[in-house]
Amino acid sequence: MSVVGIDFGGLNTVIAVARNRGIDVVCNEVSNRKTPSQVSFGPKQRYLGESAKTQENSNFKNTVSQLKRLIGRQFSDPEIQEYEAPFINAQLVEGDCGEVSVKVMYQNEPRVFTFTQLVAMYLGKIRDITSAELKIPMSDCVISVPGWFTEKQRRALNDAADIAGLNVLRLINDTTASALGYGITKTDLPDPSLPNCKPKIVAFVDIGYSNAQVSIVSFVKGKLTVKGTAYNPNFGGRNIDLALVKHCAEQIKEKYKMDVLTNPKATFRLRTQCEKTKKILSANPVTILNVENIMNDRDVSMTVKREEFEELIKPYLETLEPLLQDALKVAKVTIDDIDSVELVGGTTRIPCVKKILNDFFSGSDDATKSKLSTTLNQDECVARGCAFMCAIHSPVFRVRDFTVQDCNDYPIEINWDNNTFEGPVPEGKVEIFSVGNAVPSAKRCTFTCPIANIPNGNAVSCQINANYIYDKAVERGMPKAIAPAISEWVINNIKPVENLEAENVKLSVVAKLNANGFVEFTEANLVEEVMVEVKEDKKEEKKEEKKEGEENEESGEAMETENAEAEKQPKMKKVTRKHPLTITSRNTALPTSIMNTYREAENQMHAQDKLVIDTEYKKNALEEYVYDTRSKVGYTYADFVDPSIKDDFLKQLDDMEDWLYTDEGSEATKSVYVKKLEDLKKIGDPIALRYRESNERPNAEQALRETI
Ligand code: ATP
Ligand code: K
Ligand code: MG
Repeated sequence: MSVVGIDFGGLNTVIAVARNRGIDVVCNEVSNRKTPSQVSFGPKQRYLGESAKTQENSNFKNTVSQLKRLIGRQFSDPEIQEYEAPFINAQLVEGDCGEVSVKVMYQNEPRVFTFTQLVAMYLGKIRDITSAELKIPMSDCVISVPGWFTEKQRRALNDAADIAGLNVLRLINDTTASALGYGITKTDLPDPSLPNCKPKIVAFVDIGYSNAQVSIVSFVKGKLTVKGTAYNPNFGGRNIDLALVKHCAEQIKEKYKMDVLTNPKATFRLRTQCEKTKKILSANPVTILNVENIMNDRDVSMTVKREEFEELIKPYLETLEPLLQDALKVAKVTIDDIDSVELVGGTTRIPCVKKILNDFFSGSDDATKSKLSTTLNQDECVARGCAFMCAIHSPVFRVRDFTVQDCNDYPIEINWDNNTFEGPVPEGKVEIFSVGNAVPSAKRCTFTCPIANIPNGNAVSCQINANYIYDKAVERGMPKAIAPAISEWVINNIKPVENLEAENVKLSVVAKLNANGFVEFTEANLVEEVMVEVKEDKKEEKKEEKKEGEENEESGEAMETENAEAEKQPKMKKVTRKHPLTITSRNTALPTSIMNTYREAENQMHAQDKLVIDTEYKKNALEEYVYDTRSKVGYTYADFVDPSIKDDFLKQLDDMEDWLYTDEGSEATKSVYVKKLEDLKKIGDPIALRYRESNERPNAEQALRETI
């Protein structure tokens, strides 16, 4: 069984596997420890990961990046034009269900793919890379997502993984994964069983390619608690690249009299070079930026100074402090409470970003005593944390006990139709999971239902909807055009139960915010409170109550805690009797029919890619055989070739080489190459055999003599 963690990044993806001796990062087919998050389409096959990146310049319009950014988003989302379009070379179009999709040329035909499909293709490649390393098919895994992902985005990623044949044991927030990797390996965390245990509080700041995430986490031995988070979904390294692109384009306009920004390919080339320049400036005060053949057959070159660069990105840098403040506010801690700050993601390598973080967290302390720490490998810690989480979930793996309590980022409310059922508040809606609420957690909500009004034998149903509280969620970074609807729940077939005392009946539902960040209604019951005589065999019921008690019930006024202490009356006791009801639900995951279509299409494309690769392999084998055998027939094999067939065999080899260069020969099918190689070998193999036997005989005789 595979124990795999995947940090699906906006730019690159890192894979980690848990083995008995620890966590290893998996290298891809070109021995890189990270794989570009891109897919590309060609006339015959798809190119995934590294090979897609190689295609980016030459196959510009058919190479798709920003996979993580666009999965689960709608085409009409205005933020896509604003924030994503500058980084996309392929043509974006609207999919059948309004989802953002791309139109590309694949197998010489225009094809439209949704981002769920594109991510499935990409994760299929990640699966193949991992399976090749593990030498067993990969299935179980944990994948990280930005904490600001909505349920819809999470479901879409989950669907994509499913299409790729992966079994996602859990989705985990990026910064929570880093925190897990940090905490589970530490042996000096405060012991909560000791008096006055003061938890260690660490800030994780992950600024990567496309977003900035801050998480305040408290650690004690065996447990981490995310106390507060704050995100900027639209600030990362790519925005910095773009600021530099604009600056350079102005310089180019002045110096070379051409407008690079009018030419998408030239802009792309400049952006690639700007990223390199940016990285050089992290270590050097000044550098020269060159772009060969940027457009109109011209090269450009200019000097860029670090100071100048820092000035350019100032507007972005200024967003950092409010973000950090926000995280502290949700976490209800002050700067002085923070023991250390862990830097994650490529963009925290920029010196002025580091300086801002250092100055901020120094607070009232001596600013020379930096809290910044690099305990973690900033490029790999998310993937490692995911692998740890997968190990925790895996039945075949033993890891140190470690509890992970995450924290909710967008406030969630439920609403219902007050006409049929009277909810806990007359407004017909209630905030059920607030910002900062523990994840996972469960809450019970009780409705009074006019069961007495339901005519005997008839049944009614009750619908409950869950959604993000839009304004507050957008304020916290939710993409504006994502519909706030999370899920709908219909509780069916509510009808009087035999012997039910109508006045005391309530409808009780349990809503859960699960570890993936999904809202679920896990149970619905008609509950009646009745007085019963106290007997001694109440143990069973006690046990049941205990289980319910595990649910984290922070009872607001609107929420009712379950099972109020039974009144102490001699011989009589109030108990609740539950009558379970069935729930049907609808969420934002794709319906089965579409999943099946996508799965089938994916399998077919995967088989096609494999066929193309296998065909190429067989063709190479044939070519190699021709060259190798021909050179040997004249020399090493000379004494072993029957002279009557020698010339004919050489001619066959020559003809085969010529054929391989013809259109027919270079585009033949796998079976044709296999057949042609077999035909040549029928003549060649006996020659090779005679040669080998004559060569091995003396060796064998020698070996025999030596053993005697
Ligand atoms: P995200 O988490 O934002 O979706 P990611 O995980 O793929 O994306 P990272 O690998 O953390 O992103 O970071 C990549 C970004 O870091 C790129 O924009 C890259 O240019 C930038 N980066 C990497 N090294 C440096 C450096 N030395 N100086 C400045 N920027 C750097
Ligand atoms: K990454
Ligand atoms: Mg990242």
